[in-house]
Amino acid sequence: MGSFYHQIFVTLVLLLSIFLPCSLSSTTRRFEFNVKWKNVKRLCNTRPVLTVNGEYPGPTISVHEGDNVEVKVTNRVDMNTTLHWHGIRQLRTGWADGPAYVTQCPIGTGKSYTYRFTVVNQRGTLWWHAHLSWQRSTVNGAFIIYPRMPYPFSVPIQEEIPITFGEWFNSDVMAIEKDMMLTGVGPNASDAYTINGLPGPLYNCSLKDTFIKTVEHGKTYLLRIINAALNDELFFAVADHTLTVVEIDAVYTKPFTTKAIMIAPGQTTNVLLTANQKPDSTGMFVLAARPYLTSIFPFDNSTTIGFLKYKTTKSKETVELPLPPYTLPSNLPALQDTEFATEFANKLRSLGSPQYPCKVPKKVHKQVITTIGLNLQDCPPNKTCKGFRNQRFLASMNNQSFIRPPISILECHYKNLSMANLFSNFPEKPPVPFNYTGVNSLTENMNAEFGSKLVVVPYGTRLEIVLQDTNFLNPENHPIHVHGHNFFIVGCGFGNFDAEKDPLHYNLVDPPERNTVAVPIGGWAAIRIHADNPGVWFIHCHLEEHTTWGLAMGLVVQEGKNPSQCLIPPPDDLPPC
Ligand SMILES: *[C@@H]1O[C@H](CO)[C@@H](O)[C@H](O)[C@H]1NC(C)=O
Ligand SMILES: *[C@@H]1O[C@H](CO)[C@@H](O)[C@H](O)[C@H]1NC(C)=O
Ligand SMILES: *[C@@H]1O[C@H](CO)[C@@H](O)[C@H](O)[C@H]1NC(C)=O
Ligand SMILES: *[C@@H]1O[C@H](CO)[C@@H](O)[C@H](O)[C@H]1NC(C)=O
Ligand SMILES: *[C@@H]1O[C@H](CO)[C@@H](O)[C@H](O)[C@H]1NC(C)=O
Ligand SMILES: *[C@@H]1O[C@H](CO)[C@@H](O)[C@H](O)[C@H]1NC(C)=O
Ligand SMILES: *[C@@H]1O[C@H](CO)[C@@H](O)[C@H](O)[C@H]1NC(C)=O
Ligand SMILES: *[C@@H]1O[C@H](CO)[C@@H](O)[C@H](O)[C@H]1NC(C)=O
Ligand SMILES: [Cu+2]
Repeated sequence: MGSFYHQIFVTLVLLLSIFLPCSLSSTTRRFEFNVKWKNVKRLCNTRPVLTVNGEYPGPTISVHEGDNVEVKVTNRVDMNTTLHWHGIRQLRTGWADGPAYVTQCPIGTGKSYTYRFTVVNQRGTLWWHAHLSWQRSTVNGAFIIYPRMPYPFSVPIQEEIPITFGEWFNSDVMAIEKDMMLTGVGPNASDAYTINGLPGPLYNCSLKDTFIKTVEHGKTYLLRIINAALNDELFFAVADHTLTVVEIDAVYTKPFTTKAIMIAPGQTTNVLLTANQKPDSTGMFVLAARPYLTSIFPFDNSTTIGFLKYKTTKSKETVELPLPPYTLPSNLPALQDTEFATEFANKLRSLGSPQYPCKVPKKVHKQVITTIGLNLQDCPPNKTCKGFRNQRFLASMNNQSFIRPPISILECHYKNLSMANLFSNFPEKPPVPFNYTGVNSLTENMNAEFGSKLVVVPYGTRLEIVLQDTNFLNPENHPIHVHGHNFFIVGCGFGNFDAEKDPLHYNLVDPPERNTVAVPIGGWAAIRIHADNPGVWFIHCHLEEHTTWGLAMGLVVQEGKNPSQCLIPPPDDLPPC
């Protein structure tokens, strides 16, 4: 290279490095995910399960804050699929978010799609999962974002312990979903809960499938806890140990110590555990998870356990299961302990430090009030329904039971196709006000309407959504997940939301920031969103049965004026419908 051109080249590189510090300093992390069947045996029952790369549970993705991520997903099964990076903001990259028929058409058999996105200003534990049908039952894994700065808690961490809860079904999960929609009844419950895919010794044939983690006395561990169960909120506790919550949904919290946690499907919780107890001769402490039950439907009410094993001074360490019976931790809340669930939720607070300020919108431009709840729908003509009163179960938001259209809503919106008009105008208030949580649970008319309606807001809108549970059939705690944005839970309570009084008690200082809120049973939660991410974003209950029944809606955030407030163009390999 001649010296003149060399000079220009150096100048260009210098200029680039000034204007593009991030893109030059960040790394691109690439992953290959093959969706394929794999035979897995649990509870003496072998069945083919859908996996990524033949792994059950699925592989962990570990990246650093600021990294670019590329996951090439290849579909090697006889059904459509998509993957979702749960909790990742997907700033301007809505094409990579994943919910089928919302941000993309599915990846067909034999086809590939590369999800490309950057992890911006997030750190902690998230996860990834399939987002079509009930595939996420086994197609899921941890998504860990390591911080660039030291943790805000000063305790040295000896080791990280990933703990993902799941549900094991002895029969085909997709058939359960199909069956449920065909008959109109509630779905079959799972046969076991699992810790990292292991049910533990309280289930048949499962002694060898038990989670055991060796720890050292006096050391502190960071537990990265994910609830990947399909339909169940869970309590979790470790016998004789307390847990210190430090992060939820990849956002730091003000640390607090608790005897147990409640974690809803979709949520993640990082806790510190110090091995500071006096072990007995076995050196084992039971850790356990069982559901927080708020439903009348048949539920899996079983318990999964594993063990913390304190290291001894013996030179040869053997890790053997203690003999039964196994005593559950006395600090594990009972199945219907709403009091504990409420107390726990109320202790969650954003860290709100100078380095990690709590950016809760203090004022809002728009408020949407929506019911969330179940429905009992008249049977379609010439069909047989086996739900209550020979009707069928459904679910809705503001009486709209969401149907996914056979197209990508995001694509329609981006290309301004005429169909996009069909999707707007989600009702911003309940169409018929009633005593939401006081009405008879077996009201005569509990029908919903079918639709694919969306709330549309301009870029930058500060939006409040009040989620109001209803009594139809039964009140229930619903974990509502918002794609593409975190939100702040500024208030929640039991009974009906009071638009006059309740906002007076909002926490606008350090409310918890997360991507999934467990709305109190027979109550409400108010969340605030800074809608700064253009695109189409799915909002839905993370109990899979409820999403299938239609407890969902969409939020459209329009593009802003400058290019950094616009979606990037759709990638070339975006699957067609
Ligand atoms: C659901 O459970 C019922 C009763 O145990 C059983 O007959 C049926 O086959 C199950 N359905 C599926 C899809 O596994
Ligand atoms: C567990 O195994 C026993 C004995 O084999 C059997 O009687 C029982 O039905 C099994 N329980 C379940 C839940 O499969
Ligand atoms: C769990 O459910 C079974 C059957 O549905 C019931 O017999 C049992 O009592 C329940 N267990 C608890 C602890 O509620
Ligand atoms: C329902 O059945 C009746 C008589 O069997 C038939 O006339 C009618 O066309 C059917 N309706 C639908 C929607 O299939
Ligand atoms: C989108 O389409 C509508 C009507 O079909 C039209 O009024 C509007 O100008 C279009 N917007 C853009 C950005 O093309
Ligand atoms: C709603 O119903 C509950 C229970 O019946 C009752 O206590 C409450 O007063 C009702 N609220 C209103 C606004 O009618
Ligand atoms: C919901 O919509 C159905 C069908 O239009 C209607 O019959 C019902 O009264 C509505 N219910 C509520 C609570 O809005
Ligand atoms: C897979 O997705 C395509 C595109 O939406 C659709 O046409 C096809 O029917 C789907 N296949 C199955 C088996 O659902
Ligand atoms: Cu729900």
